[in-house]
Amino acid sequence: MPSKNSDENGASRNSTGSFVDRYPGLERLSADPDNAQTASRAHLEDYLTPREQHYIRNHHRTPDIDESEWTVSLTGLVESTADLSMDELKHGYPTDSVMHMMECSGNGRAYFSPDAEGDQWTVGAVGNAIWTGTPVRAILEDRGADTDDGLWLTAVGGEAKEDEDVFARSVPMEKALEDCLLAYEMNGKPMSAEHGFPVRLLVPGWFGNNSVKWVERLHVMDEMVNGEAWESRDGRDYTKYQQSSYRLLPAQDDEPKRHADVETFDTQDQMRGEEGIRNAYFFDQLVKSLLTSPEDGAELAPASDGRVELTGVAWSGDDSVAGVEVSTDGGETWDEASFVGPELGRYTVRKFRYVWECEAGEHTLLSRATDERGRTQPATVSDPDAGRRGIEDGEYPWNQKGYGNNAYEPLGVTVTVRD
Ligand SMILES: Nc1nc2c(c(=O)[nH]1)N[C@H]1C(S)=C(S)[C@@H](COP(=O)(O)O)O[C@H]1N2
Ligand SMILES: [Mo]
Repeated sequence: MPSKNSDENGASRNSTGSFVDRYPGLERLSADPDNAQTASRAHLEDYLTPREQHYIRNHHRTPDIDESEWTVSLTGLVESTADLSMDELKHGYPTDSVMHMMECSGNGRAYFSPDAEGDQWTVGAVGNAIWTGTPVRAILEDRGADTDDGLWLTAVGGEAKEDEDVFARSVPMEKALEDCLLAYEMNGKPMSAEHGFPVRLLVPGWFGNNSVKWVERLHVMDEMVNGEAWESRDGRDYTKYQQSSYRLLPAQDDEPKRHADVETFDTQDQMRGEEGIRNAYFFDQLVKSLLTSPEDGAELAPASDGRVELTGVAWSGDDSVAGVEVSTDGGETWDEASFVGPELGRYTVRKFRYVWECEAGEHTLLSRATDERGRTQPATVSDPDAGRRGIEDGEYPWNQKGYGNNAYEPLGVTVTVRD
């Protein structure tokens, strides 16, 4: 039953009712804190992922926040600091929206062998939503923040208890100014508690770990969260989720090398060791695709002309998807698929379609997307012994936390075509 705290949109505190009742489209991987993925690929066929089906990834318990008492403070390198109420945030600034296919960097972890640590996400830790909120740029400019290139904007999540590590992420100022939002709506409704109510940072095109939920502070800095002061600020660690988690750590490394600053923001360029970065940070998303129809294991009866239609979705990071190829013979040969449907922005899904002239028998179907810089999905995940730090020779680097897997073979589907 909804409590007096929730209206019909599920606004206000909006954490009433059981998790399972509120998220019928999710498969729960762990509870307390809740982590759950979209239950099937078919859910990702829609242009928008309803919030009931959009994955949830939490390090701590979802906080129960009263919007009327919540503020976002702006501190650090600013002329006038601020404590913005939700009312000021919503009504005192311009509003903007962005459609973003947000992927958790742990999506596809289940396909690492040997297993990587953490919840075993398969394909469903990704979702496409319209996020609406206040452009971060408007707030920074209004308050006379320092916005030079090379600075960082750190967003601090407000959910950690006294003995918990604080979820804080630093975003390069260039990106913060370009298109980041302090978002308060998801698909045109107030977002639900688990997705960050009442306000989250939204970093379009970047892995979900950058989009800090339950934001309580924006801090303008000349480096990322790093160093002793941030390791034990008010007795808690603010650096873990920037410097230790969400780094590419091959089997042979003990700890990721920490940086106060990097100038290369593209995740895949970091993987190539630019600026001597040994352990890439998971910033912008890697190009990836998924066949959504037919389903794995399907028995197909082709139309009278012997054809079957294959459909799927592709997405990427700051560099958009340029093309998708499909293989109907397990990767021996590839053919160009065509894009279908409207282009809804650079950070959202591109749907694709391929008409397959098929023969009876069992077939393995694969898809492989390429971004506008010509970077394509690797075939497999490497062996840990390979010690890779980047994508090479068609292999995605095995890493201890199982991040960033965009290999296409594990995502293939096997179907049988009837006579
Ligand atoms: N404060 C806070 N923000 C957070 C997290 C968190 O645990 N705490 N998880 C992050 C991760 S790893 C992801 S993938 C996204 C998930 O957002 P969603 O739950 O709305 O899908 O939120 C990010 N923001
Ligand atoms: Mo994530």
